[in-house]
Amino acid sequence: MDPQQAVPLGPRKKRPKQTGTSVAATPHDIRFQDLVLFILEKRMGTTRRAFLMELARRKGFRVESELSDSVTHIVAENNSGSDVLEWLQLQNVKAISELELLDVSWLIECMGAGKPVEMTGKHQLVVRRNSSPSHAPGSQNIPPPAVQKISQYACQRKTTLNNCNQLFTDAFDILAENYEFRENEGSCVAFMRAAAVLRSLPFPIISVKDTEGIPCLGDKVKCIIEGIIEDGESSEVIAVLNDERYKSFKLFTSVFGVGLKTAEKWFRMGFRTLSKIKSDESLRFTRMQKAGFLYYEDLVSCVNRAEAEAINVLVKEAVAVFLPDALVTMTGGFRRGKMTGHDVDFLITSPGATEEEEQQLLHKVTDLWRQQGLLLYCDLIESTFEKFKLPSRKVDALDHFQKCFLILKLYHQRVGSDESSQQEGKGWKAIRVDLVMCPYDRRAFALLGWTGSRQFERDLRRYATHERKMMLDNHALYDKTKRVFLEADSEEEIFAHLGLDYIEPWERNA
Ligand code: DCT
Ligand code: MG
Repeated sequence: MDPQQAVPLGPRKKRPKQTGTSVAATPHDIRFQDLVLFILEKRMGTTRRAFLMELARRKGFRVESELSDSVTHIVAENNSGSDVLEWLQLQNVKAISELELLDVSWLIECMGAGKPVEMTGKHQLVVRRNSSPSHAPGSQNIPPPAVQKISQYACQRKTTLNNCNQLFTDAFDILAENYEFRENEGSCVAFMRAAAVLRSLPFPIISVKDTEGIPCLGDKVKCIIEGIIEDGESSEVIAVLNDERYKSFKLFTSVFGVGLKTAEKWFRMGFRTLSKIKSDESLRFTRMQKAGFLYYEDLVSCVNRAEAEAINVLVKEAVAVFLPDALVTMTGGFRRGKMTGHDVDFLITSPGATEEEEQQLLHKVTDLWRQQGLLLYCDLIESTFEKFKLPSRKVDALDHFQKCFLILKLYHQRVGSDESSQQEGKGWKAIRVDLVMCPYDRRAFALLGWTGSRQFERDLRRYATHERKMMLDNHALYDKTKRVFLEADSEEEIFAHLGLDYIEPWERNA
């Protein structure tokens, strides 16, 4: 079953179609005086042309409605250079050779950048001699250059935090989460992949046509994109945000220690608020959930970078007391350059430690924090790691390294005496911290695995399995054809084993 077909297509209200002349009512400041654009309507259509003209004007570009001598750049879609040339000749344009003939992909990249971007070969429309313009077989089906080679795997795409398509990705994140709450894995994955591919695009989607040639966008996804383009919002997303079950699951799972099972139970019991749950005497809570309720306000307010850096110092200092040669690396979202996160993740490894010293470190570090009164919650899980175990086949499997899930007390930094006296409240914040200890020879795999994003990791494993007949997890990489484990001392080496171009941590925000 195609997961995207599982959802009924809801009705959408249609707006009356705009024409090319009805737009451009609002005057905009011209920021880029050197360029005068003209957008060709042929094969683009009046609606899309009007939309692009208005968008470009809003971004500070001068766009002419009529072709005139002042025009410097011609932007066309689904037209070859020869097609544009032929059209210009029919309009009796004199200085054709002085005009830049560009594919719409250039304009779309400019819209994403908010300024003119460099015109390269992929944007420039070339005039082929002796080619019969416009009628080359299949010419209509060639996607615009900018979207020609997008991989279905996030590990073959660069995804920075500069998301040009947040309007769509926010919507898909909500829909994916709703399917996760309803345990509809197929639809959840479909929307997560769609959001991930849109996050990687260097241009904003402004028409359904822009989605041509982009992988991971099924009919259902495209229908929602169309709805958002036309109405500015999606009726499906609004329905989810108002849905009792979604609202309750979102609220319940915001408590540390509450997963889908518990949320389901509380929802079925008729609970809708956390205060009712906390005060109900018949309910039993795990130690994790008790801590989750106790520090709820602190934990739902995200960790910022300054707090993450302060925790970094705390972890490094504590580790250095017991294992001075240990390497401590902040992983997770902060390593990918995010400014906020729900927790702070660390990977610890030591080149010189004995197995015993390695096993003792997290115990010693957490004992120290307990003595200092900084340990608000600690769940230490011992290692089940085995050297020659094959990597897991599951894309979401937990790893076997020793780790601890913590809540630490972070005192507010005191900059000066005035500042400290102004600090209101308790003077500290509860912060979720994950520490992972791994054997030194597995540090590259553990670092790659714990840097995320989750979608990036899933696609790395999927790529290894389906494209390379290899198995990858947070511990190892195994080549099934050669029946050997492939060793690595760095993330770069793992990418190289997989035949992938290296993707920097800040480009893994899939
Ligand atoms: N990870 C893993 N095994 C786990 C948990 C996480 O391999 N049991 C990986 C996937 C992403 C990375 O570690 C960090 O996990 P999170 O902290 O959940 O994600 P994040 O990207 O850091 O997000 P946030 O900013 O919300 O913390
Ligand atoms: Mg994290």
